[in-house]
Amino acid sequence: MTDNTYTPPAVWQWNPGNGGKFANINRPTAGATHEQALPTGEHALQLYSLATPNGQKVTILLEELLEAGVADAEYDAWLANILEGDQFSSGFVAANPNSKIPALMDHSTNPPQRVFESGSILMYLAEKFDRFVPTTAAGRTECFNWLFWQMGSAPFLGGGFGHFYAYAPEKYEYPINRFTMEVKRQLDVLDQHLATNQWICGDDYSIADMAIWPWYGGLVLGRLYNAAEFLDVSSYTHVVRWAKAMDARPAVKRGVRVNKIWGDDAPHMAERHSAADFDQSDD
Ligand SMILES: N[C@@H](CCC(=O)N[C@@H](CS)C(=O)NCC(=O)O)C(=O)O
Repeated sequence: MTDNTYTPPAVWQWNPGNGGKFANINRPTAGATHEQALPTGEHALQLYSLATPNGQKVTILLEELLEAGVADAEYDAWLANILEGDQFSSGFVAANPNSKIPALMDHSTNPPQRVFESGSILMYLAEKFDRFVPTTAAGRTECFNWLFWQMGSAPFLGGGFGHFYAYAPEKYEYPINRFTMEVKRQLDVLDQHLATNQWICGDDYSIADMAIWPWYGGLVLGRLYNAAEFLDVSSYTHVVRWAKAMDARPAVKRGVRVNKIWGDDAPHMAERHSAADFDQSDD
């Protein structure tokens, strides 16, 4: 039997390549590792991203804005392949010093505005175009409550549950139990809320739905971590109802494809520069 006990040394030392999936991109320091400028296309909005749940939040919003007729939301989406270290280029670090996708540059301002953190990007675009965010003070506050709920909660789902259930080199009962408990509690929060609300903020579809769906919708639709049975996701009936309603939206179907280079739940599309790109597939 493996001895899983560990006595921390006085000073932690970095041990590269610990065997976990994605271990090769982790390091304990920030900043650029190489000089490389970001590409820039013809539109004002330049997105550098990948179709992970955090990336999909933004591309879903951009596609919803275009679907709603907001022509100025046209954008170029460049692939930032985090497995190949693109997030550590000097250009990317200038757009996001935290070296995580998604990162947005808005060239319609002088100087161009950088926007990082997916929640900040959603707020920025919703406020810039005055769409998918409530207009009343009470409505906006409730919308931002749920937006920030997602930003605070999803690390327990992705970095906690997903990491130890799906990606860690070995299965350890203690962290899996701890994070499963928390993820099921979060699903229950959503389920109770959606029992009496059509969308996260009530009657109107908003950036709160777009933030929460790629993580928690993906989970109950069986697209994350192969954990649907383990988490008994079908018991969260209201979350499943909401997740399916969002999944059926044309803009959502497009948004999840942008910068997609892996997974078989939707066709791939490494870059997006116009609506015509959806007619082609990279593989
Ligand atoms: N809180 C950030 C999290 C972003 C994030 O964790 N992005 C991951 C992909 S989902 C990433 O870029 N990881 C690259 C790395 O850790 O080096 C946000 O919501 O924008």
